[in-house]
Amino acid sequence: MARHLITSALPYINGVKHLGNLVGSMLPADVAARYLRAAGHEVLAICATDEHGTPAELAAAEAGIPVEQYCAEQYEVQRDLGERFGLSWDHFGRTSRPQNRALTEHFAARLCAQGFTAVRSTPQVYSIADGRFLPDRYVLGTCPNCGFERARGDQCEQCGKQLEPTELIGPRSAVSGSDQLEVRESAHVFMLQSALAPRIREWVDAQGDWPQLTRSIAEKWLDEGLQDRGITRDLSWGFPVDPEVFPEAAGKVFYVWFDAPIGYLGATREWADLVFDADAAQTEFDRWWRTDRGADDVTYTQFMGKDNVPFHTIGFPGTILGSGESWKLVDRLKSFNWLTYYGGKFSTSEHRGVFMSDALELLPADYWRWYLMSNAPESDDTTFTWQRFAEAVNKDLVATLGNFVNRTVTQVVRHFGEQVPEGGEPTDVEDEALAVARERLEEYLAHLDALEFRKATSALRSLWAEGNVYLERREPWRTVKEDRDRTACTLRTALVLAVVDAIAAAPFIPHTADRLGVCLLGPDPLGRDGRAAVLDTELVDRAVAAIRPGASIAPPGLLFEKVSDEQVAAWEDRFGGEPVEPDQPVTS
Ligand code: B3M
Ligand code: ZN
Repeated sequence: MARHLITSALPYINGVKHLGNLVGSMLPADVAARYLRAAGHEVLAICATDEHGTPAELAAAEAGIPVEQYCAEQYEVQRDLGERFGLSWDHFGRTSRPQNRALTEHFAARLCAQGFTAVRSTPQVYSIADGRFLPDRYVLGTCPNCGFERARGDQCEQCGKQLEPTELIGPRSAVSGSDQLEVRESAHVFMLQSALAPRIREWVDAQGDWPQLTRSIAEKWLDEGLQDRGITRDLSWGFPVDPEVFPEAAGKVFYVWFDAPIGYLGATREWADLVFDADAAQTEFDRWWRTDRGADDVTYTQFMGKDNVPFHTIGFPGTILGSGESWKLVDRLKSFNWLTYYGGKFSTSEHRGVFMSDALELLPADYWRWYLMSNAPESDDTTFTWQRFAEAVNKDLVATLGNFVNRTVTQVVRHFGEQVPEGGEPTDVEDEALAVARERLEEYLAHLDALEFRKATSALRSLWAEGNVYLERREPWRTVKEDRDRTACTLRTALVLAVVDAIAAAPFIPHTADRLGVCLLGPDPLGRDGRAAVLDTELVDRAVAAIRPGASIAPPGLLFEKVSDEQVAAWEDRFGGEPVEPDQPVTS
């Protein structure tokens, strides 16, 4: 049994997340967490809403409510949606909570004590009409790099370039639209990434377990040379800097990208405070995060979209390494390309694409989970279309897994009642079917161990398909007329395969797996009662033992329903199903 810490990039608080956000971080993190738990490991899966910064303030302003209230409401919305999607976090916290504040202050003070901060006077955009500074997204203007007219002060959405608000051409305020802007000097705390660069490089070089996408992004940044980074802002919403540590920057708040990754620790501390008493909470927290206090045997895996990689391979490790303390650093960093919507970006601001709330209104979570993970943008961007979605559901879930289970259970109930058929002895054909299942299962588990989700789903798909191959070979609907024992053995074996299918599929389609497991094995089939539920290479043998002749089963009913052409047409109509022009600007 190993110990696994799992975090997914923290979703911004500014509204319901779309399917692209879901598949790029939260969902794969959940699949990994479920798999590792099922394999018998100790797992701590942590997520939280990312609540500071200009996105939150702007969204609250648009909603016309105070930012604290906005965040509190949206936190509940996101937590509820996540739970309904089956995201099995051990804790879903908030970066605005006191635990994160204490840790953020701690890291800033440590960086200062270690000589990795400096306070510098910098030019900032000030809006005369609004009577305030306009950091990051508060300034809109034309991108100096590509000419996109709605670029934001932190980044151009069209070409991806990271920007300073002062670089925008024809800048205007996102608050009032005013172009009466001027540049004023303002003192800010900088993290001296230039000084930290050798340590960061040394650490990156030592990482053996990073996928290519992650490594190439990190190396590109290091090769271009690390700039010192402002970690404070002229905003009112955020954690205030400690004036005793940074007197010249009193009144500033920490930049959202400084406190957000610390939020992984903050949310862990929230969890510990909730679950344990005061003394134990510190110990439990340390067991996951302090390598000098028990976390040295933890494997830490992070999940995120590729745009977040620089912050997780450079910025956050810089904070950790610069503290001079023994904090856990990421071991496996799994990053994703984009899921696009008909070739264009999903857009929160323009409400383009399918959002988590829309999705659950249409179909149960498992349909989406399966589609998203079997089409995850791992090696390349992938595009969502309703046609592809329907195909994944109809071919894999309905025609392969659903059909196999339905045929098996229908035959069992029709000829033997609601119990595992008795009689008959397995032959080479059964041995062979189980051997093939073992092989597919091993392949599947190896892909899961490597965090190769698409490969894992195709191995799982072939495992499911073996059930249908076996039934076609044995034809129980025909043999029942002449050889009842033979038929009993066939259907019993098919039930074994169905149990294997269910338990293997649980990380991807947990609700269905649970339902099927309960019907075939009784209550808590996927729990830890030591019966069939452990997801490892011995699963087939445990399933054989678990499907006892004469034991009662309950028909699960149809596991999935087909997505019809009419539904596809209606959804294309409702959500928009037209490819975007390749050069059409799209925003997230
Ligand atoms: N909220 C950005 C994003 O969701 C940001 C991630 C924070 S991870 C510490 O893409
Ligand atoms: Zn641009």
